[in-house]
This record gives sequence, structure tokens and C-alpha cells, in this order.
Amino acid sequence: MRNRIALALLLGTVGSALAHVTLAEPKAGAGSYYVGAFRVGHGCSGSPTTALRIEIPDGIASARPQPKPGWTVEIETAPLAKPVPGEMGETVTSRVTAVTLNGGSLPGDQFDQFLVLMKLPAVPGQLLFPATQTCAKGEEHWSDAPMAGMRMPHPAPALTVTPATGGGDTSMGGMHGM
Ligand SMILES: [Cu+2]
Repeated sequence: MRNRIALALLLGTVGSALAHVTLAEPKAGAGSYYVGAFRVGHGCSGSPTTALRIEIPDGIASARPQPKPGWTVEIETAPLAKPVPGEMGETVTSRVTAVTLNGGSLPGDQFDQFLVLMKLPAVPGQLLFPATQTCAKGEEHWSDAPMAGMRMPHPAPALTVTPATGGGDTSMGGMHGM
């Protein structure tokens, strides 16, 4: 732990200038449909990004990645302990646990965004989306949980789910997020 804190302090000033892998819009209302734009700010020490795997936390009822030209989408699922009713009256028996885009090549000095449409939980709180960035040379794990007052060297993309407004945030609800 001591090493980790020292490293975080050391990287503090550098980290603030770099974009890491983050969510473009880090706040959204509970129960809403939210398009998470996972932003890859740079490569691995200059090496181009060739894959991004994003873990979808418990509490996200549905997650649908947007196809991206030049990239292949892979969706991982796991069975639910207990089936739940779906949005269209069907029975849902599994959930998306991770989304991976691979096969592309994002130059190390450029950025891009990878979109996932998600149904957010009804309860406010913070959600983490640990991400693995694979590059032509090397790999970065953006999986650090936030700690009060500290700048982590590899923070996981984080979303703050705010109390539902009952307003515009749920505008897609009537269309089932599609
Ligand atoms: Cu960075």
C-alpha cells in the first residue's frame, strides 16, 4: 500500500495532464438510459491501441455496444441467479458482463470513443467500469478504485449515478432505449 501511495503521488502531476480511459459524461440519472462514451485518451507509452475491454458492473440491467467501423465487437454474458422480467415482457436470464472492441488500431497520439448504451440502476451511487487497454506493444489496466483525496495511477472509468430527476434523463424510456 505504501508503494502504491508513493507512486500515486509521484504520478499525480503527470496523470492530470493525461486522459487515461474515462467516461466522457461522468454523471447520469438513476434508472435512465445512458450512452457511456468510453474515451481512450492515448496509447500505451505511444503504442497504438488495438483492443479495449470494458467490464460492466452489477446493477446495469442491459448494455449494448455501438458497432464501430474497423473494430469487432465481442459481448460477454453470465447467467442471472434469478431470471427477471425484461422491458418488453420477455424473461431475461443473463446479463452483459463485459464488452470488448478489438481489431482496430488507434494511433498512440490520437483519441477515440467507444459507445455503450446502458440501463442504469434505480439506486444512486458510484459505478466502476474496469477497462483493459491492449496496445500493439503492452497493456494498461484501468482498474483502480478511487480513494478520497488521492489521484490513482490507473483509475477505472467511473460513473456517478444521481437521484432520478423524473425529467429529460429518462426520455428514451418509452423507446426501450432503442
Ligand atoms: Cu492517461
